[in-house]
Amino acid sequence: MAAFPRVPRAGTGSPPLRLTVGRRSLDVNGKTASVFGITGPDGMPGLTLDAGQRFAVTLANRAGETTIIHWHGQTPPYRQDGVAETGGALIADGAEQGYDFAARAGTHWMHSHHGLQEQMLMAAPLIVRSVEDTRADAQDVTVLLHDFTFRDPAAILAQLGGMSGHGAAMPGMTMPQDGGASHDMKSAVTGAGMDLNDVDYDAYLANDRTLADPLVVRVERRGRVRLRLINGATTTAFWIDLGALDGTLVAVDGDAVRPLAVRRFPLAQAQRADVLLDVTEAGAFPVLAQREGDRQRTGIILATPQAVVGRIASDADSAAPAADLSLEARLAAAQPLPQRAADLVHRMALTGTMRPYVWSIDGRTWRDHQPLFVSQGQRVELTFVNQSRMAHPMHLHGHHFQVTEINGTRIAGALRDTVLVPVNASVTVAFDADNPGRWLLHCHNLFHMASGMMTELAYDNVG
Ligand SMILES: [Cu+2]
Repeated sequence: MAAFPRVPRAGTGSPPLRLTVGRRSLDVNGKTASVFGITGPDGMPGLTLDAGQRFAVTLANRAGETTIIHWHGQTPPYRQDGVAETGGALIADGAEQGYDFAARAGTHWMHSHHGLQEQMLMAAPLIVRSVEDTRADAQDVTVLLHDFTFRDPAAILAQLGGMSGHGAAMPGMTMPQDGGASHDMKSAVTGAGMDLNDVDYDAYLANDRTLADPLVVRVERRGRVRLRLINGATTTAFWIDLGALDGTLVAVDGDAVRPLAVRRFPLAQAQRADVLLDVTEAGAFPVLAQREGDRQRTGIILATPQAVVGRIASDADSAAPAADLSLEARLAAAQPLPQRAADLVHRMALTGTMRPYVWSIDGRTWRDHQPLFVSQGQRVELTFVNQSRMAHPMHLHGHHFQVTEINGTRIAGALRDTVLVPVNASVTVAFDADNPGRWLLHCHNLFHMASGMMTELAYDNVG
């Protein structure tokens, strides 16, 4: 398979671009799996838009079941956000739905926001090039990371002891008294008051491939690459390792940051990172993603012409540490929010346990959530306080926020849409309430969300 990015030639007034959600077969380590896929007009995964191009899309559902796709990182009118819980319309199998809104530039992605479909790879890149991207002399390389299992995701959730339907018990599902989590607890790495990795996987994928047969992208010697990394994994935070290459981080979650030299850094679930790489000599250069708390990894290889590509082991020599805020604390938005006092300050506790497997916000699951009400025009400051034993990548729909405080220390941090809140940590974000509607606010660990860790931001002028 070729590299992901491609640019359909469609300008203003052109017919909508066609995206199709379907099923496909995927070979993973010699075994065939039936998974989902989202393909663009040319049959490649996802979509790349040119600078200034609108997100004018017809989405066709050929998945064999009902779905809805969320445009992660975009800031559309809320009914086009791709979330049934906040005003979007589910798409029946065989049906189509249209979207038309101003696209937000950057490295974004699209994924199912229905049930557990995201675990079965119903996800794809959504790249919106900026004018600067178009002018820059760099080769775009998009890498979509996944955690992969041959198992039925519903069986995984049941074995974890979780309830489906965002905290509503699934009909016909019996909940053991102890929450039922005992069968599969071996998967969690426990220590120092925290749990990592609550689900075991069969493989980790980079653009659908494992390190046994990785994607090799040919790059020019003395060429410049813009690496667009997307963590599309449902429960896995990765450490990105650029190996011998010196990287310059230029954007997170599609928002420009002040350029920062990077070699190895964490990328939480749903987060994106744009890294400029200068290839200065001939050779093969792996870009690896290693699961936190584990030795397993995936990745792609950048290789100059004629370079010999050696085999890279799927296991690193040692386990990676837990994903942390070491990078976050050093980031600074290229275009920070204007200085302004907050009109609304709110603290939100991240709560829940492995046993029983129930994750919540302020002790409430989605079923009895209390919306956070805001008024249009307000500057909102929201502090996440993690009171649980797992880290939670918190994602707000329809807005990008600036990270303004980590564990009590004020920073002028990055703008982004998903921030990791590690165990025992508190993270404050600020944003302007400028996109009226109803918007989900949730943990992007799919099984945490499915077991209830979700609330909503609601504008008081929207019924
Ligand atoms: Cu979580």
